[in-house]
Amino acid sequence: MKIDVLTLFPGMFFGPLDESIIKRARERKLLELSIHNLRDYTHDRHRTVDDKPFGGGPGMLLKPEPIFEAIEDLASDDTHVILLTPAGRKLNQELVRELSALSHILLVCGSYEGFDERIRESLADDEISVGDYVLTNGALPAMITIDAVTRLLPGALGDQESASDESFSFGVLEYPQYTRPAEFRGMKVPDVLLSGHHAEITKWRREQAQLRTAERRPDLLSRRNMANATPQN
Ligand code: 4GS
Repeated sequence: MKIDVLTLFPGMFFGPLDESIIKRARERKLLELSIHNLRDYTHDRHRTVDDKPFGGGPGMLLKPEPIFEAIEDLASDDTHVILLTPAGRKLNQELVRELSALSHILLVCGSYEGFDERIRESLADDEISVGDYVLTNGALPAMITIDAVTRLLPGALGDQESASDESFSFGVLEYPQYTRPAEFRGMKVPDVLLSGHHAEITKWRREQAQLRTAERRPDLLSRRNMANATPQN
């Protein structure tokens, strides 16, 4: 998969995407990632990317010209152009799976008060939000999207990592887990896990996962969210 990112803050991307599973996926060419500076698509002396909203109001907007020029340069017919914005579809594992099947994604990071509406109307195939809170710009949302998508690319995870799968793949939260020692500062690991009865252990884990999900995330169990429950592995 190829992912291009258009941002005002390319420096934010160095570090997080050069470690661990993403680093390995890039080395193996499972992920071809390029970061582009929106300012490189300006032509004026001050490299202007923003302007005041017509009709007044606070803040500045990303102006259309540099973004149109950048997307026309970076996108082709098979490119899925995604704006990162709080007004987008909320990112979840189902959407991550959908994105991981695409061949080319162009992530356009928001900044300031947002995008000139014509960018949405004529360039965006999709809009994604990483959650209902306000960030300073779309770089972190882009990195979250890249991270979640990359680990689903075939060959990206080692056996160990994919075996440990995981919350949301089955639509419920993970059951409680323990490692050695069997007793730590007076806190004991549940007997069933030390029993060696595999059927009992599986039953206990399923119950615990169900209980925990009902208590903490009842929304994951409701009918309208059954799409989340599609087994992945
Ligand atoms: C998000 C978000 C976000 C909104 C960008 C205010 C700067 C900021 N983008 N998911 N202007 N949450 N963007 O907070 O995607």
